[in-house]
Amino acid sequence: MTPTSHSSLHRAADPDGTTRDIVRRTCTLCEATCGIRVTVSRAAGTGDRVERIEGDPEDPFSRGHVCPKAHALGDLQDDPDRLRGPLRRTATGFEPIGWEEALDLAAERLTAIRDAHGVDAIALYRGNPTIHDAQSLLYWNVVQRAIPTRSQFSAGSLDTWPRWVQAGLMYGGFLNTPVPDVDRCDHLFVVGANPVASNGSLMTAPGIKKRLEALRARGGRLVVVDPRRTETAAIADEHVPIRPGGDAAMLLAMVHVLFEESLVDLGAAAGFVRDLPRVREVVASLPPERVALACGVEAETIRRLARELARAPRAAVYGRMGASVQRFGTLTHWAIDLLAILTGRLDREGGLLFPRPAASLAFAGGRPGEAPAFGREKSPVSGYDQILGEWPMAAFSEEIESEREDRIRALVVIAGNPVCSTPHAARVARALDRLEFMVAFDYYLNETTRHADLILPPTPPLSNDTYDLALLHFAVENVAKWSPAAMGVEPGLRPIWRTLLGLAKRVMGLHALSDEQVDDLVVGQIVPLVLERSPFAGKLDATQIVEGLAKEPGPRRLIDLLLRLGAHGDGFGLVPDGLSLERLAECPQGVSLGRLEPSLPECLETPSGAIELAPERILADLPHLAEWLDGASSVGVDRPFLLIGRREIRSMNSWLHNLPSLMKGRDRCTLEIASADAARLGIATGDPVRITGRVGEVVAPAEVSDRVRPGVVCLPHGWGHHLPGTMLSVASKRPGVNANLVIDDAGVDRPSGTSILTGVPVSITRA
Ligand SMILES: Nc1nc2c(c(=O)[nH]1)N[C@H]1C(S)=C(S)[C@@H](COP(=O)(O)OP(=O)(O)OC[C@H]3O[C@@H](n4cnc5c(=O)[nH]c(N)nc54)[C@H](O)[C@@H]3O)O[C@H]1N2
Ligand SMILES: Nc1nc2c(c(=O)[nH]1)N[C@H]1C(S)=C(S)[C@@H](COP(=O)(O)OP(=O)(O)OC[C@H]3O[C@@H](n4cnc5c(=O)[nH]c(N)nc54)[C@H](O)[C@@H]3O)O[C@H]1N2
Ligand code: SF4
Ligand SMILES: [Mo]
Repeated sequence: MTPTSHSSLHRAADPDGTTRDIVRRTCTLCEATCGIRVTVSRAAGTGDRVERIEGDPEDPFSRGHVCPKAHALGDLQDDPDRLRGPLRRTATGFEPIGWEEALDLAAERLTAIRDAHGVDAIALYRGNPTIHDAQSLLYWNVVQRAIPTRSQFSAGSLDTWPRWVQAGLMYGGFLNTPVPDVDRCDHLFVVGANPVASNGSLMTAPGIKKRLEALRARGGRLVVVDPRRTETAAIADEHVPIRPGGDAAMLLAMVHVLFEESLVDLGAAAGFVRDLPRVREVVASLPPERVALACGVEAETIRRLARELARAPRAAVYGRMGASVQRFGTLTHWAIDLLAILTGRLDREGGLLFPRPAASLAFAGGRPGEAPAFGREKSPVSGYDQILGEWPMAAFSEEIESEREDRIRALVVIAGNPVCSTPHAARVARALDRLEFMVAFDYYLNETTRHADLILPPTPPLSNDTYDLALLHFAVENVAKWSPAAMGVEPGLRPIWRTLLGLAKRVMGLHALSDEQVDDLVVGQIVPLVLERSPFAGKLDATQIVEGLAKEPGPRRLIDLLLRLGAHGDGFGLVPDGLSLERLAECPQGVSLGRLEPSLPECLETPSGAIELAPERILADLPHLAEWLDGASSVGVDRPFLLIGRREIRSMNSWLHNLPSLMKGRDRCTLEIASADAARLGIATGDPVRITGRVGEVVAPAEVSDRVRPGVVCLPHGWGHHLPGTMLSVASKRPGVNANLVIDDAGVDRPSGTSILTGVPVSITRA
């Protein structure tokens, strides 16, 4: 695969015949989608090499912004530990195996398990990086069709589910979530998010720090609710150091104040909401005075925050991981949106707006107008609700450990490291050892893939053609950008779509068909699903569309399909100046499709056609919130601290720690502890401290810091790279510890089944 010529800014040849291209594309490492320029030298014999990666000043969305991780895309390309071909487990360790043999072996083992025990005996786990790679997203969907198992898992239940469930119930549909109009608001109320370090999440906004600074420069106000004085809190006008887990109570108390002080004004949403009186009724019992102690925020502060939000000219409310992965994650997201809706900020410039992505993934969800299905099925062992077609990760280990006939016996994992990312990590690792067969698609032999029977590596990001199918659903501006591969495919590797298609084909028993033929079948299946939700539904028929697509198999034509049938698409000729992949590729810097605009009520997909303000599934958790307020919020004597996590700019969950450029500098896997607590326990910075939770303990160096509030300690996740049998020569030198060895797998956010990763009770002692 060579990049298309229009992607190159210039091409120059050295006297030795080396050519240099500058390829413009998107960085796929985090959700910010920064435009980058990759300078690649191409020489006969030595192949392609990354010479330079820089921000693209002409990208209309990121305008040149990049963070230090962008440069790591080159390191990832060069990392000698990155796998350059499939590996098979043998009695004496992993050894190379050919692609065809590997795929045959995987299919043979998976179909044998399926035929003997049913398809639910095969589990699928999709990890976070798939979100950034269109090939993986689209062709994992093909694997899911080939292996139609109930035993589906993803990192979503460690992350976004509370938001999906809440937004799904209130607005209907899949992926139908409004985002803060950060560039035009005068007041931004942030709950449990640290975009300055994370670069934003479910709010695609490259260069977010500058956007927040611009908000303040135009006289706006930034308020951050977080137990830790984060990089974002540090640039805010006000930091509210809440006790972990106190958000739902505090925010619902703010809603209480809105009613009590007659500050409710629905604005654009008036006429489109249901059950407002029910909301008033349920928050009546939550005055600020009742919740203040449990939240660790004074009642008068809660009242003032509500008034300021209501009175600000243009305000947005935004919550992320700290709002989601806690005991009351769904209630918290509900309260966040209530604050916005009840103060008239939904669907208004400078408030919350629904993006109109150029390519929509909605076809992969339910039928248009169908209520999102939560809990249609129950997980066999503990009866967790099925959410968006998956079991929560809280059910993962137990479904493998179980003695039931229908237990999980095989696992297919793509771009996931559940041994680092899932609570009660020791149990996850033990469960993986019990599997009869495991195949992993991953770059590395790491904490998770060391348990696999087969590891099938994908090509690194710069070798992939891609388009941000997922993240532009949450972009604060409607934009589109094609990202052509900057590098050729290294010898020994193949694009992941071919690997996934090859596996799906074999599992379905379609060995006799070529990949091209199977891909045609895939297109034939997807076209009607996309058309059904398209603005061109009824104006085109499936045959016409298939004929209009390229004949060449692979992700490009699927992306073309999604663009052309999308909100800004050319409708295969119906809108002459609309988007197609070809058109987009003519603008290598990307295109702006305009600011987000009001879209009520068309954006609503609830069966009622209205915004459901009081979904029963969410209200059903309120009695647990009351219990928590009435006593369960107090900490126990044996585990008196509450553990939270953190992200920092040079990490990405568990997987960039093998890149030397990102590993420079001091140790980052430290336990932050407030000075008063440290003094009481006789702990100084650098001392090893033991962090003990209900299910395990780790020892990490202390970092005495009043960034965290007393009673709270903070340890990042994604570390613990010391395990034998891995091949991570850089990461293993400074391995850090795995926070998920301490974090419990017992509790979940009830409405969504999401694991509770923050506010976990622990004890702290000097080790
Ligand atoms: N550099 C970098 N960027 C990343 C990632 C990364 O690992 N590194 N990961 C990516 C991924 S997968 C995601 S999901 C996003 C996450 O993006 P963010 O949510 O912005 O990132 P976090 O740092 O997890 O921020 C969560 C915040 O919640 C706070 N918090 C913890 N508990 C509570 C609580 O009970 N209440 C409140 N109010 N706050 C609480 C934490 O102190 C933390 O500051 O970042 C993405 N971007
Ligand atoms: N305690 C605690 N636990 C957490 C979190 C937390 O804040 N605290 N955050 C949670 C969140 S938000 C998330 S999203 C999860 C992430 O959890 P996971 O998605 O399970 O794991 P990651 O750490 O993102 O690891 C990604 C894996 O994919 C591989 N990989 C990277 N890119 C690609 C690719 O393009 N293709 C393929 N095939 N493989 C690739 C990497 O080598 C790595 O093995 O962790 C969750 N776990
Ligand atoms: S913020 Fe950094 S990691 Fe995220 S997309 Fe931009 S350059 Fe890449
Ligand atoms: Mo995440």
